[in-house]
Amino acid sequence: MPSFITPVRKFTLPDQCVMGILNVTPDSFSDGGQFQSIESALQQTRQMVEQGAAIIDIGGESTRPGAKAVSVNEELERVIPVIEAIRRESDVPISIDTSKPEVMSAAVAAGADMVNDVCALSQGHAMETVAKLNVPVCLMHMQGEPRTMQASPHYDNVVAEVKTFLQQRIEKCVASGIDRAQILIDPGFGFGKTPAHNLSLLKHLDEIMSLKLPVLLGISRKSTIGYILDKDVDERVYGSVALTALAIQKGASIIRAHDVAATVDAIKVAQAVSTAS
Ligand code: YH5
Repeated sequence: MPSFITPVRKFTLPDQCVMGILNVTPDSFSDGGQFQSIESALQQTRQMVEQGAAIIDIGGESTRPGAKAVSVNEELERVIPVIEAIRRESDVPISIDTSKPEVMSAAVAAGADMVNDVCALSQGHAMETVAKLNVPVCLMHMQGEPRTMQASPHYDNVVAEVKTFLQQRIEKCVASGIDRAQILIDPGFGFGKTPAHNLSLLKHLDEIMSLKLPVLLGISRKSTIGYILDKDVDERVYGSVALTALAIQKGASIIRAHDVAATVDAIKVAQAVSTAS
């Protein structure tokens, strides 16, 4: 094999599993400089793997409502050293949470195994990039853009519109040379949606499942849980775990979560019920 071809690592995930969230945004670590931030990322990764995370999702750009944009260079400087450091000590599958094609390529070259894109490969040459990289990709639905998406979300039929959007993105990806077997889909809980929209999407998850691709869900600590329970972000673990059990019962494949141990337990108990006679 010529040396400029990076072989794609093969990895398999359990049918239903936890994707542990690793944020490497400056507000997610203390002011100790790069060494400390990498050490902190490694420690968090080790802990999530120990607790049963099947894959680690690394993100260098905050996509929370209102967060500001980050340049390509800044995002690269945040995520690449962390991916390299994890790869030096572990084989754990790594997902890169980005919408920028440059970051997708560099992350995969550094050892990332899949792309998680909240913009569903709509930015620049992201779709061609993923087709060339030949790695799995998660396509997420979002209405609007992170800075403004929660201002006034509107749908006539949220479930039908999200499903149609995902269907169209899947078709476009396949037409661009991405293998359908490499695609995961995500209704985008909290991305340009009111609590009512988010709950409707979960209630009717079977509609999204009918696209016959693995479904990834990011529900962890999100504001819909805060809205239901009237609780701040650090008090939303039980609510997140309850939603996890429901989503797993409905057939979701990957739960993206901050609280890995609790989420793994929820998956195990939901599966025990599903497999009972
Ligand atoms: C997702 O759903 N979400 S980043 C607001 C919160 C809590 C958490 C306090 N990346 C997703 O985690 N990728 C993010 O309120 C994602 N699906 C996929 N595929 C936002 C996040 C969060 C935002």
